[in-house]
Amino acid sequence: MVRVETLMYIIKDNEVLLIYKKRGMGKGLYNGVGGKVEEGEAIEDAVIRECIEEVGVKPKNIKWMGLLEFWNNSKLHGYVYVFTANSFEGKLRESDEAKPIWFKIEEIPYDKMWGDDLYWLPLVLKDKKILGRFWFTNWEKIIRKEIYVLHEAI
Ligand code: 8OG
Repeated sequence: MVRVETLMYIIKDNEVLLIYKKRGMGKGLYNGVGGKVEEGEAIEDAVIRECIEEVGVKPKNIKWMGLLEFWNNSKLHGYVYVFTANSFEGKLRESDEAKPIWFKIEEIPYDKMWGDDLYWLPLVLKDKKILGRFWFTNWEKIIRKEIYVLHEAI
């Protein structure tokens, strides 16, 4: 089954909220907040739900910023819808899955994140909407990539 997942980057001043992922896919890495979209659920509702579940806050003014397509060992794995938000309601807290941490934009730990993030996250944090396609082998090595910056009007 092809997966549909979400990712949220809450941005405040010159900082972005990342999580240290404690379990599941990408365990031990830093990432935006997110997870699987459930059957029948709207993608925007899914990303808000994941933020509440994982770090206890509801993002406000959410903005769609891009779509990522992932392949692993020549098989389509799934799609990740990327969002940003510039405010939130509630109080940040840690969960079983994630520990929330603010990073200055220029101190984002790309060496402890998914290998593809370096190619598209800086664009998203500069307010560019993107389309990215990545082909991995064993979720380690990127053997091919395509990154497009989408037209401002989208
Ligand atoms: O709930 P689950 O463990 O399936 O969440 C996986 C999360 O990881 C989900 O938010 C989507 C995200 N994700 C991938 N691949 C990549 C990737 O290459 N880069 C980033 N930044 N996130 C990814 O599944």
